[in-house]
Amino acid sequence: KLYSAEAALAVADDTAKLPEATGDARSFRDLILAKLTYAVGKDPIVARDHDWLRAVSLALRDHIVDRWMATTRGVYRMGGKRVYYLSLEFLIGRLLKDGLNNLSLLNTAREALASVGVDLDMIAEMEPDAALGNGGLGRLAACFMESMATVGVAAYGYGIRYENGLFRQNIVDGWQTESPENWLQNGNPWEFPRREVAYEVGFGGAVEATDGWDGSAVHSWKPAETILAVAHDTPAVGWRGNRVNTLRLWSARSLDPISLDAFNAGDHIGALADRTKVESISRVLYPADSTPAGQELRLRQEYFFTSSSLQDIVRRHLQQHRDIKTLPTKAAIQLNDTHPAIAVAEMMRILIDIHSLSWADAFAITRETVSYTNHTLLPEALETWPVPLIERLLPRHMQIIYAINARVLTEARGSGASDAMISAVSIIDETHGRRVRMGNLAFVGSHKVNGVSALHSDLMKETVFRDLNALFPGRITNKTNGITPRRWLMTANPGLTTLLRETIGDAYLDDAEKLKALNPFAKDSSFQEHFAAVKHANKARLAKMIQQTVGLRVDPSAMFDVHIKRIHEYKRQLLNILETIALYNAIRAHPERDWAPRVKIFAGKAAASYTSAKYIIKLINDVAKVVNSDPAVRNLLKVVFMPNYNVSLAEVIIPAADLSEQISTAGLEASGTGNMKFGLNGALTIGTLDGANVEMKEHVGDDNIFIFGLKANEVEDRKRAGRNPSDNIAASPILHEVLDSVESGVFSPTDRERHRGTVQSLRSSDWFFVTDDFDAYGAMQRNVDALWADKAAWREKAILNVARMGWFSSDRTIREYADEIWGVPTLSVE
Ligand code: B1H
Repeated sequence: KLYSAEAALAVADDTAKLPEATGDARSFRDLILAKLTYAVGKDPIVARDHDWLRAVSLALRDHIVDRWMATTRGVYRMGGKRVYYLSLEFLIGRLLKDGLNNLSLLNTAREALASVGVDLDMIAEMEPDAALGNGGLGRLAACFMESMATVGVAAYGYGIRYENGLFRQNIVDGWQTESPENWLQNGNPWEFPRREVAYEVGFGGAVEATDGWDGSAVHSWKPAETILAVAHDTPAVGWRGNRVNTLRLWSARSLDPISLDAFNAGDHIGALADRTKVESISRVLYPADSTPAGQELRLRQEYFFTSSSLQDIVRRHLQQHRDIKTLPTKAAIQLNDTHPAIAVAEMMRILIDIHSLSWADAFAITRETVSYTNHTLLPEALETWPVPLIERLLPRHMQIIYAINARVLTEARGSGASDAMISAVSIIDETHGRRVRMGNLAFVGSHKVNGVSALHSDLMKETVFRDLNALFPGRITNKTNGITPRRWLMTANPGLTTLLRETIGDAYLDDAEKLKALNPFAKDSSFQEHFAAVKHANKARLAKMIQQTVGLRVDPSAMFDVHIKRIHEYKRQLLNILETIALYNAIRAHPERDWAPRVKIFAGKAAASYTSAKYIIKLINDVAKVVNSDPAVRNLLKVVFMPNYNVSLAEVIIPAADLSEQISTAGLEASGTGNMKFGLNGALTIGTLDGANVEMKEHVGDDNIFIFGLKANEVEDRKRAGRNPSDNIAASPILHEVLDSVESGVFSPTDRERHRGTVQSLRSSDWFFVTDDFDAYGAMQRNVDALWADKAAWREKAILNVARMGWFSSDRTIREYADEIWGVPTLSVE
């Protein structure tokens, strides 16, 4: 119903003209050599590794661009609806291998480079890891970009082109230190700067009201300051090159880069001051994960990219469809958390002040176009901004927010809401000074609001959005997160990918649910052997990397027990390291028992200002030092903290894991996505019933996952009843001993006070229920040991995890968003 016959024909025509997805090695080599010569400007006889990397990237880019133009043109011709994914983070990592894999050029490129004596795998490692995000939220956006292109959703991702992404983490004497990571220093072969695509974004100033023709007020915002947002486009390739979408990142530029008056008067530095200030907007990613930064520059970043993105969307719509009122039928705008929530007010401003629509029309268009994803319920993480700050920086938006709020409150009163309900649904929080609740703004301005796992979406309805849910029933919906199997299986684990193809054929590559065909092989001893051999090879590779990075020798036949993610108290790396100490004590006390040899692997960054998280990193490193040098534990236990966790490191660690630690305090991890990556790569999960672990348990089966600890409602009950963590400690001799040893400095002999604060906060408050879950966690780890002793049983369960994780493909997630939130078509699996 969307397309005219003529348009459909034009598209068919386009598709027919798509270039061949597979190239032959000879012509690909010629293309690489041409790039090396004419784009890099190097003679092959003097070319360095970086030159080859650039040349092969540009060669691949040509193949990508052909499909990019064809698919972009196709949507334009059809007049179809586009999806706009607004996100302050895109944690895309490296792009070369993923792009080659998605265009089926990986072997072609490997052969082509080998023929000129260059090793693809070696140069691919030199590509910088684009870390324009903090953790799960940013990586989800990257997986979604790939899946939208795979299932045929015409989409644009919009964000900021940070010059410095997430900091580089160094571990110095066991402590985290941060240094800037300059991912752009050797240029970026994937992006196309679009200097002609630039929008003005205003800040400050005042609002002028004049009388319109009918006597109603017409508002015009006169910003005090105007800066320029310049687009940089990166193509986002789907599986088999189905579609290539666009990731459009904005860079801040000063309108007048140099003050000539100041320069001529001799103030050479002052002449550039304005430019430096303006351009700081896109200089660095805020490194807080799960907690908002709350600084003025952050609010500027949010408005900067939201405003330029909406201007771009409206311009594209009007150019193609002319009538602003048809926007909701041609555009779906997804807000990734509340970071772009100012979009609700900005869209209203554009529609009312610039396009002269009535309030009612403008609000209907905004709400039908916009939808919002919530990613956390942590109370300290819900974004709010002081009213005076928004008034100063965005005066017109503050007026609009008040006007929206007045209507919400009227509606609430009309439906008989109590005073408590009224203050809960209000966009203005009056209890902590006056603050704008960005979650409430996003909620009322959206037609759908989603959580990221079944449990999280349920909790949304019971907690933060309880009263808004009552006022707007049916608006909250669940979209359980997913991960792209192209990056997290095919690119990261080529050994397993090949084994699977040899065993169940190719169908699973296009439809991850077809991994189910593996079920009958779980007990097959010959398949188990092959499966174990792949895992062993991945572990040997990681062992080598561990040796190179931290200088520790680990045995690839030991159990690799992995806890990698942002360091946060609610993720409970502390619970893990305390249990590690208990295990260490037990091995020393009973060296004769047949312990399952383990390598405990940790990695993750702490926000620079998060002191207690930094102490957890130090404690892990302190414990590692003692354990790794203790001959009494022989090779039964090793502890490793791998520095500078990022997407590229995850791609090496995850395929090598036997055990995946997903042990957050129940009710606090909205979904998790690392949990899914591990399962897909054949690790068993030890975890709480939190986030998507709940659904993983349903999919892999109760017998194939290690679940322990308090459930979300039990945590709540205990909180309400009032608790005393020292009772927990008194009831657990093992925990008692562990805490005493940490507190007295057994692991920090040079500074015995060092970890006293960490232990004391467990004794007095233990906000994250470490002492409540400690014994259950330890008991479950002993079940893990028992299973490890039975190789065949362990392998069977690991294989069943792979077979049953297909549902967690982000293709499934995106199809749900497309059907139920965006109203856009997707390609059928065939
Ligand atoms: C998640 C964040 C987040 N939830 C604020 N919230 C940020 C909040 O810079 N900030 O201000 C940055 C990030 N990130 C994560 O989202 C959840 O903790 C995970 O459970 C979830 O899997 C992921 C993706 O939905």
